[in-house]
Amino acid sequence: MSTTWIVIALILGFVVVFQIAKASEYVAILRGEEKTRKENNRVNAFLMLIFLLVGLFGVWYCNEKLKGKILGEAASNHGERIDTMLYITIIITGIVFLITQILLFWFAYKYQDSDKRKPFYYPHNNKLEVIWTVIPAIVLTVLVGFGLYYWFQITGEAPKNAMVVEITGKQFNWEYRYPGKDGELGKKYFKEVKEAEGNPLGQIWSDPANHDDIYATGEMHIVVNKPVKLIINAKDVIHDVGLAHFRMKMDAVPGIPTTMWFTPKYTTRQMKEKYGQDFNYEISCDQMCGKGHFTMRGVIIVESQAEFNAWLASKPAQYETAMGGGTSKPAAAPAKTADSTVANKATGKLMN
Ligand SMILES: [Cu+2]
Repeated sequence: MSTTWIVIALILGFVVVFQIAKASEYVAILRGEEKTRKENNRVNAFLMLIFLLVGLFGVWYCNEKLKGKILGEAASNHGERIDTMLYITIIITGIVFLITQILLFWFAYKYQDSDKRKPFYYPHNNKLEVIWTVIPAIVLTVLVGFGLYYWFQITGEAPKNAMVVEITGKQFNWEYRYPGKDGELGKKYFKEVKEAEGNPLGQIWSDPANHDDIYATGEMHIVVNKPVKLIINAKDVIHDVGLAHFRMKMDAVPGIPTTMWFTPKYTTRQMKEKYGQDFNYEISCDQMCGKGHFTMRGVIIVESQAEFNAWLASKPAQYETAMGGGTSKPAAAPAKTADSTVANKATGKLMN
């Protein structure tokens, strides 16, 4: 029903516009076409000037109004560099924007049609073409070069002392895994994913490196001023680990682990003192991944090494949870007290 009304309204609107256009055509004929054209031309030229002024004021006003509210402070070493790059890009493109927009609208006003002068025909100039092609090309190449340099740093090899956290996206939340004392994440296989049996990530229990791995969900804990390497996975569709405060983001692709690393600079507590108690480092999913996409908000707690150690120690290894709390015991599982340092070559195939 409402569609019918919308169609009727559109048709009526079209008829009205058509009639007005027709009426003004008759008026123009009555008053002399040439005179009307000149009048319209003057009005349009003046509107160009108004558009320029209102537009420039709008740009300034939006910036003033939203200053400091867009991204907030960058909270990682990479983030600071990305911000610098962003500001340099905005300054360069901003200057070009101002010059071109002012010239565009001012010239349209200044050189409006007039009986007092004749247009100057100037079709081509190779020198000019070269200048305005080569200069932007060089500037853009430098900007893109910086971007690539940072990109390779972020996605490249993490420092030796980096801690490792595995983050897995699923519809609709994030799951985390920390290597235990051995500092090594055990192998996984997607067919081993059995949530009811305490194996949400598909860890292969016959791999001893899995026996001390810690599983967590909801909050990710990391250590301030210590590089952290994220190993990013997905269990169903493509998600994306978006860390706006650290200026990082990376797709989580099923079957293809991706990585990125950064060093958080401030603890959550420091940020809360600065920006209020509501502050939290957030993980947002930056890919539309389904109906519950908006609920994929994770929280990162940045804390001291001691706090982190205490938190990690409070968590049982997922292996123990699976052995103790599962509905059925996984096959080929080594003894419950198995130590990851004890050689225990797998009975099954180890696949990643
Ligand atoms: Cu998602």
